[in-house]
Amino acid sequence: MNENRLFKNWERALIVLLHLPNRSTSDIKNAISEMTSLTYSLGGKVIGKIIQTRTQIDPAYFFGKGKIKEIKNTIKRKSVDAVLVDNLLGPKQIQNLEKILECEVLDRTQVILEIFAKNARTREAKLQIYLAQSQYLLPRLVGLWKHLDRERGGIGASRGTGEKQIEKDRQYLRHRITHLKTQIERVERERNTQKRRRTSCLRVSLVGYTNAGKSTIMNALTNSNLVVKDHLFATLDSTTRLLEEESRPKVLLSDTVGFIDNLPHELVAAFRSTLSIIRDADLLLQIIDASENIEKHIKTSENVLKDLEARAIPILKVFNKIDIISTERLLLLEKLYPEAFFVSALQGEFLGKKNKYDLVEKLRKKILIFFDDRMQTRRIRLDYKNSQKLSSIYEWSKVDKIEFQEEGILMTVTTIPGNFDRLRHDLGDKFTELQQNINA
Ligand SMILES: Nc1nc2c(ncn2[C@@H]2O[C@H](COP(=O)(O)OP(=O)(O)OP(=O)(O)O)[C@@H](O)[C@H]2O)c(=O)[nH]1
Ligand SMILES: [Mg+2]
Repeated sequence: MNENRLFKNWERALIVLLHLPNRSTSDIKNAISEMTSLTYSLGGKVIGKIIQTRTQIDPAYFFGKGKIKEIKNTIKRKSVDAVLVDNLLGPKQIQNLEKILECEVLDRTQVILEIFAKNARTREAKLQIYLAQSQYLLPRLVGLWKHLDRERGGIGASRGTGEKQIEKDRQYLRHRITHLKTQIERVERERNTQKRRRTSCLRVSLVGYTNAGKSTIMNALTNSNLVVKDHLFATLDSTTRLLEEESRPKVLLSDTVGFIDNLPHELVAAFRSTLSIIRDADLLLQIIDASENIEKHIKTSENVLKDLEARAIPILKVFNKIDIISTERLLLLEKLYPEAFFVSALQGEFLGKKNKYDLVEKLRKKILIFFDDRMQTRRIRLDYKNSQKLSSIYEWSKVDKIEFQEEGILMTVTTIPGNFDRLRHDLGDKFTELQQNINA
């Protein structure tokens, strides 16, 4: 899959970070540990870590002169292939650093783009990553052009050459972006057609920070075999499976791409359509790694959900990996989040604490009960001339009673309010509601 990658292959990485006064020490510690996981997910090795604490950024080289020297020495001494900077750098700063350090320099955005490129499997994910890469490159070519322009200032002829080449590259990228967008739209249309076929089901989406265990929980709940890895962004595509054969309406569960703090905006745009599955959900299971920095992860998830206009959807918080936290921490979390569910998706290997109650099975029941609690029973009438719509009603709800009377087909049906809205939308005035919320 390496052909998807934009930057040169590297293995031995040096992580560097500028600690500015607006960030706390624990924040920096978490950032370094996340960058280490990102490097590892890309198949790289972390050879060293260098942090500079400073009150301001150097506009040209980002880091101070002394630190640059130290970084350069480390690169030589430890045969570093790439410097990974966990800050957002301008294109010019990256170029200057590469020149002075004589080494490949990637910022956080580039590292994440590389992981997405490496892990893209399906056509849709590949198209999206190509688009994100092209969008990332476009303004950087401008930066490169400015850079060349200044360097060769005054020498008209050669200035023209660089400028022309950059302009050609820009045109190529613009053309490619338009082409990719058209292809993505086509894939989206196909997906929407499939989605329409499934709208009668209740939809649950697993959402949350990358590596929280979403795919593991999905596998446990649906007996599937989705890729699970101790890597960030193992999942880039949404996968949907039936939660249970028997329940009516049917409940579908979808696994989705994980969230991360400061997701590069090129990727937010590219993955917006993949994440649209979240917006259509009736319930979100927010998976949180109980052993990690939960506050930051919850905040990031909330921000992404806000961005996706999915904040109005009911959320059930699910703390995963309780097998690797202390009993004290578990008790504290249970106290802090009384509404949440606590689970270990790897329960087979989990021999302590609460495993004697099959936690994953309890989670499945919890999902079904969530919908049961919201069920409403209504009386409706369908005219005989619209009887072909009966199958939709059976699909979208549980039909408790059906009578074929002179005035039409009278039914007592039970489903969630959202499905009544969808029925109304689909059947228009073809059915009449006689009595609302019978058991209220
Ligand atoms: N100890 C422990 N590890 C778990 C548990 N659930 C998942 N894991 C591990 O956590 C890692 C990530 O799991 P995934 O299911 O791939 O996580 P994800 O949220 O789908 O991650 P992305 O798709 O990369 O966003 C894997 O190494 C899993 O084996 C759990 O309950 N306990
Ligand atoms: Mg996953």
